[in-house]
Amino acid sequence: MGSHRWRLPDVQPLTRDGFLGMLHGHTAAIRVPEFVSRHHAQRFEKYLHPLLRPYSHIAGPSVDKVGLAQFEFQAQSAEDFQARGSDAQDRYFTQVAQLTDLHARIAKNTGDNPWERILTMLQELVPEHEVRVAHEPDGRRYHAGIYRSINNSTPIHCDWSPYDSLTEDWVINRVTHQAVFNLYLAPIIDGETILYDRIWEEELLQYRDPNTYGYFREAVDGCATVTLRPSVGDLCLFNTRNLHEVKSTGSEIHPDGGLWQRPRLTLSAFLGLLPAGVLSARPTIILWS
Ligand SMILES: O=C(O)CCC(=O)C(=O)O
Ligand SMILES: [Fe+2]
Repeated sequence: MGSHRWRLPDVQPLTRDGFLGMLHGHTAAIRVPEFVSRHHAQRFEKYLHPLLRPYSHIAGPSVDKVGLAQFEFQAQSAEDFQARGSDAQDRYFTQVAQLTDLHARIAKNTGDNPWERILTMLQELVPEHEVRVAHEPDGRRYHAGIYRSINNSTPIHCDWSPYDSLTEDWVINRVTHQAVFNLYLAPIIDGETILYDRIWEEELLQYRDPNTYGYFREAVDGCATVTLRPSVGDLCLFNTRNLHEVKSTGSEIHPDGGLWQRPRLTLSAFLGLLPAGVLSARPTIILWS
């Protein structure tokens, strides 16, 4: 099976060309070391740890979060697709409306607002694009920037809204390219992220695992890979139309005794490229989680 796209199959620094190359699928990943200081990362961990709650819906190993993921409202497994209700979008946008001050509140308690710094940085990097939080043409806003902890692995999957959300009309289905940023806010034992040089295409559906949001391992047979092993404070970006997976984290000794899995805490959001004319006269990079 075809579709090997990487021209730079490794991790590049954040430059304008590197960023656009990653978004268009030619560069495997981008890394900005120490985007957040260790001191601030610790404050995020301390503040967010007691607030983490499980995803309300996930067809796969559990994931914890503070904030909201559109994914929680997506059809994920074959069963989800069949039992799909008509109110998922309404439920999603109603819950988004309750989260408007999340980043400001967290910034007040931690002394840093990396969410805002990332948005500003991206807008300065690609000034001919409009960089903004996603919204529907009728004005309903998405939630962007979720604090998330994936400790128990993910299946091999991709995040490609034009397929993942085709159950309804969402503006995120109209992106021509999709990426993610993850800002790593805690030290990680094992728990690496593996990126595969294989993008979502319809023929990949033959490898779809009907019980989860993932794909069988045969889907990536013989593919080139890049492994991300981020340090605390690193900001990484990659194209989520590429298949990828997160491995389980290891256990460590808790200061109070006993073994625990330290939450693999990230601040994460998708970035999607919308052509000029969909939401704005300029090409637009929309963010959502
Ligand atoms: O946490 C990570 O390293 C990547 C998780 C993931 O699947 C994603 O951001 O799309
Ligand atoms: Fe993903």
